[in-house]
Amino acid sequence: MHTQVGIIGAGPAGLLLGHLLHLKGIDSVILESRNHNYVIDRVRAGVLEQFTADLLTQIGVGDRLHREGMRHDSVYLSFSGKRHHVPLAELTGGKAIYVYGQNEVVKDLMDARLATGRLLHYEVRNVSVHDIYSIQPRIRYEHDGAQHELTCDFIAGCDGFHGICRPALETAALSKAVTFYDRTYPFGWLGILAEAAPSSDALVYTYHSRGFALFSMRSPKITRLYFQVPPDEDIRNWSDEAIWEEMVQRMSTCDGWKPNVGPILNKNVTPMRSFVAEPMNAGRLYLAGDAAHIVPPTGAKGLNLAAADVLLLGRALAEFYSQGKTDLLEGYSHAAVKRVWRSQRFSWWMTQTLHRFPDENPFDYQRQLADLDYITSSRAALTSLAENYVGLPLDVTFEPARLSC
Ligand code: RFL
Ligand code: PHB
Repeated sequence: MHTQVGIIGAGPAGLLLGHLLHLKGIDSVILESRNHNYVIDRVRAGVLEQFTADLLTQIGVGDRLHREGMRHDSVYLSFSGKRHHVPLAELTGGKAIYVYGQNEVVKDLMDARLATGRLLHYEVRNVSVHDIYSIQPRIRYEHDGAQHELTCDFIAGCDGFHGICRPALETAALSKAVTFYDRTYPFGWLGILAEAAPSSDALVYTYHSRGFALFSMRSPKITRLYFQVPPDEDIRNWSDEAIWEEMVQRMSTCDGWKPNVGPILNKNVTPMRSFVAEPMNAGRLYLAGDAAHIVPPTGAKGLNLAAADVLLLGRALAEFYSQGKTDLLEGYSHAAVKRVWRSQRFSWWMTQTLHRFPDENPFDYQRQLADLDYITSSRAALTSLAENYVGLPLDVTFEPARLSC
């Protein structure tokens, strides 16, 4: 079997790339290791940047986002018992964020894929990539008990942080041409989905002496909440009552605001890390999304970066098929990684400002409070936060930046 672009992974990156290619008349086959329901039910991101919401709208998969998602013109930063309003739209010329679950985005993209009639195989096993430096790379996999081989013009590695494409890229490049930048954090997030009406009209990022906490939501009836825990925390150590006690303690403010409490529908612990693979391609294997980079979720950037990657990759592939040119493909990694590093910077800054570190000293705690005090009292600092949070404009420079004269 042959396809133009073999896409490994049916998360947001793989599905969105498949749709962008379809709109340009380019064929693809998407291979996903999990089953349909697992992919659809996975609870992850909640915040879409203005750019991502606009992209989904432009390509015709934004109807439900606009019907059921929630546009938020502001967020709160909370510390020392007070919530500080950050008017995102006012500070960024009208840009906002959209609260719409990643699983809903995935559902919409799956429906769009189904409507195109193009292939998407679930529950594929033992996926491996071959001949990525040739003009006809191959993907081998098992499906429905049989061995298959898919020849492709290009392979898109959209299989997330634990997939096979990034290791394949490293092996193929013999570790020389690719650099992995990695940073782990000494904490994780305990996250819950709860049947409780949101008690705030906007997200609340809290810096508390007991550690970070985040108030978010999914619908007028469902809240999504997180707090900082040690990275290896066992979720079985946390009863629902203990979780609520900790949430309420960290989030409550002096004006009496606190989250509404309700039955917990889902709970888990996520470790946090920053990671970048650079360049994001080797031969005809191109990585996109979490396969190429991970950011800590504090900046709400991961899914949005995946969308920016595949927009750039889709354009580069479209140029190749319409004009036979490889310029944009050669510049893909340069173009994508620039935004990745800007998001890494912002996500790192949000993370180190709002979390407590096990090895910190009293100086650090006061410095973080002073940082938050400055940000919330300076329009210039608030504007910087807001423009990063709603998403920087997409830079489509495919030329490598010059590092020196
Ligand atoms: P995904 O979503 O991990 O999808 C990869 C897909 O590949 C499949 N796969 C394979 N398929 C075939 N063969 C193999 N060998 C395979 N190995 C894996 C997987 O089953 C899966 O279906 O990566 P993708 O598409 O790059 O999307 C990235 C986003 O999922 C991720 O960046 C976000 O969830 C990050 N994130 C957030 N991003 C935002 O933009 N806004 C947010 O508000 C936000 N909140 C979050 C987040 C991530 C979180 N966690 C769980 C780390 C909140 C949290 C708690
Ligand atoms: C979420 O709603 O899941 C969410 C919101 C903001 C973040 C991370 C996750 O920074």
